[in-house]
Amino acid sequence: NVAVSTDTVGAKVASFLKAQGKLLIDGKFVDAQSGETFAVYDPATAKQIASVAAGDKADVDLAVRAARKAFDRGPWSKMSPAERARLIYRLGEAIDAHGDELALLETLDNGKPLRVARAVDVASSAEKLRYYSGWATKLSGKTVDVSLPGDWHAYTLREPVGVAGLIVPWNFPLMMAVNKMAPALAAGCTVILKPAEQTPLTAVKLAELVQEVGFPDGVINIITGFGETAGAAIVEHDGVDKVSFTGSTEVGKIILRAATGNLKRVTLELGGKSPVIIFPDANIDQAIDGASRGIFTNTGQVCAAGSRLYAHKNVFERIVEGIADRAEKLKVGPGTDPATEMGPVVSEEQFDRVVGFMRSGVQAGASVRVGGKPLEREGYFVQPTILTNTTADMSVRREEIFGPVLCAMSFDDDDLERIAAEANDTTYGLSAYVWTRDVGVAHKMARKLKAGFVRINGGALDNALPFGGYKQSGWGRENGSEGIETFTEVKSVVVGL
Ligand code: TXE
Repeated sequence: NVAVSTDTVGAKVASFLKAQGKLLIDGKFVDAQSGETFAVYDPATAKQIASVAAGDKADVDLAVRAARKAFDRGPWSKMSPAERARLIYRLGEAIDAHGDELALLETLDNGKPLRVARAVDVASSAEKLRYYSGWATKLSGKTVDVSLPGDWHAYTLREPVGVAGLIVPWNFPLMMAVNKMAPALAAGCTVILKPAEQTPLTAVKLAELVQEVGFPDGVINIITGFGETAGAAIVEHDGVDKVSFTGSTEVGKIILRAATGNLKRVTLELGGKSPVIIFPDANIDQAIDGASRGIFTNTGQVCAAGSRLYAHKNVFERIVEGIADRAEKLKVGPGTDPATEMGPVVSEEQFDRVVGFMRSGVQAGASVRVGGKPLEREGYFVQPTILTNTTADMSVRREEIFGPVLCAMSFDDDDLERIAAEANDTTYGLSAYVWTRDVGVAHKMARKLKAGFVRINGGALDNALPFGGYKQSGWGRENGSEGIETFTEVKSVVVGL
């Protein structure tokens, strides 16, 4: 609960918004080669609040050239891990020092409550950099005992993969950027970051902090721009060795195909349709609280949102009643209002998408337990929603809505195999949530669920725990040792003695 003082911060942010956002290429703030810019909107008002440079292929080319130079010739590749660690750590400290401004920018750009932007988005971005700064000095190969005839000394080296393109979405703009940047830099890569076109502002601010901290030119390049232009140029560029992407499964597949040119390494963190399974022996109050947060946090725009609820029939009514009660009381409003608990969705496109799903669910025969409508006010606000009486073939049950819409189902079964099969009946596999006091059920379910992250009785993401998806939720893992290893190549060396 970090309080944000908005008076002086507000003045700083106002002047930041007035200046047109630049690209950061090779340590310099520049306009796009084309001179083009694009508008940035506040989703709480649907009004333009800023404009930033629209980077394109020509700018990506320059950024790749700068990143290649800083990687191939140095200085980044020539610096010791300890020197790199200090800079990465300092960037984390700079984020904290400018935390109030960053939080306000995030709220204005994305819509989320200011309190949350400060305590979650900003605080955990700073912490992520501190966490991975420590890895810079711990990453190493190992010696290996080989069975070759004769005397041999064999070992592996872990080397940075090279230039990394980092393409991130709009739901946690700063966090997602740092999530990729921190391990990439700690591994020794140089980077080109492209924030989402809906939410470029904290990345533009981050560029200032990168310069303030003193990263060598070309190590971190930041290109604001659109996916089909700037994003695609990064993915197609032969000078880029690795792409780390978070976004839709659809674009993830486009990226995979586009990356075949130079067979760049690809990590994908994609969509989800995560199940929440509540057994009758669970602590029901805690389960209601967890399930409510799991779908209404960040207005449901969370890849790991628990969007399919399965509760045992004996507790189903009580649980749905409890979540509906939360939904009705939830203060929906602009993120800058201190009373707000749920902000707008990020954009008009996302608003249309979420409202479209609500309507199509009802048309297909689902019942609205609570919510189900947009709010009649300016901005992109929708009601927290629970749908019941859905069937397995409905799009609201199958597709990622990425809004505060929960599909609630009951089960009347003790067969864990069947419960897991229903939970696993999705093309996604990012997260799963289980509520039970029975340790046997808990651990058996953890094994049966096809998801990259299983949370039993609550819990949250942690820097040390790998995060990523089974099935069409992605490729590879972020966080922990896995998160940094994806920015490395392993080299085996064998020496005849
Ligand atoms: O995502 P996109 P969109 C899901 C969620 C949401 C839906 C659509 O269901 O409703 O996707 O959101 C860049 N080459 N998620 O359309 O397009 C783009 O500029 C290279 C889940 O906004 O995937 C942005 O920076 N890059 C998700 C990023 O990809 C391209 C978070 C994500 O945008 C590109 C966001 C291209 N051809 C949406 N096209 C999660 N996993 O958390 C776009 N981009």
